[in-house]
Amino acid sequence: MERVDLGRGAWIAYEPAWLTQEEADALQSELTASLPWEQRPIVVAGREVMQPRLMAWAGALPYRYSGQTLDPAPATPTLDALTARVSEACGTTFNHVVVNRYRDGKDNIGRHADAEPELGWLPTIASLSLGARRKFVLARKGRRKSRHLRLAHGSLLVMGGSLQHTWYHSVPKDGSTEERLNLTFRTLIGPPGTRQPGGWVDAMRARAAR
Ligand SMILES: O=C(O)CCC(=O)C(=O)O
Repeated sequence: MERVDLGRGAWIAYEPAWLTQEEADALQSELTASLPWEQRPIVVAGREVMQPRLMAWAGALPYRYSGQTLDPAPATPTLDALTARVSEACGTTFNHVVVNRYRDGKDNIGRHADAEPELGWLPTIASLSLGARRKFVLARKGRRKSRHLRLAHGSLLVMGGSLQHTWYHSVPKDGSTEERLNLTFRTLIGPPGTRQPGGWVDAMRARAAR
């Protein structure tokens, strides 16, 4: 997959037809029917609110973000196989997957970055989309600059380098009447509280010097 350089060491790569239409259809039906969907609270600006979407997840380590902790949860054989396949495509080893289910265009995910220290300083995160094509907005932190992609059924988006420290991302509300699933694959380097030494700028410098 070809990387698009977004500056300051941030990059994305996007493959619109990573899965065939048939594979994507079958995967969406199976995951929708088989995963234990939950609507969970998160803390936004100090207030507990319900997330405007359903979610499920799998991974052997707990993962904490936005004031909630996802306890370790076993992967289904399908999620296991998919994690291995996405890991191979990205040349890395993912060990955690979050599945978001957007029931229609009212469901959304607000502007955020996946910058928890236990993801490592320069995390590669892969995002597989199934179902309704939704707008994915990237907004540069501290600037007016933004860009967007429309994530297609069966597409794979990979985010890497400094992206989680230099850009936010979101999937805003729209008029969609169809469901969408999105799977984000991450590598947790340890339980909540684990952090690599230094910071992301040090990690960028070390990578550039290699
Ligand atoms: O649904 C998407 O495309 C994005 C999901 C996301 O940003 C996340 O799970 O952190």
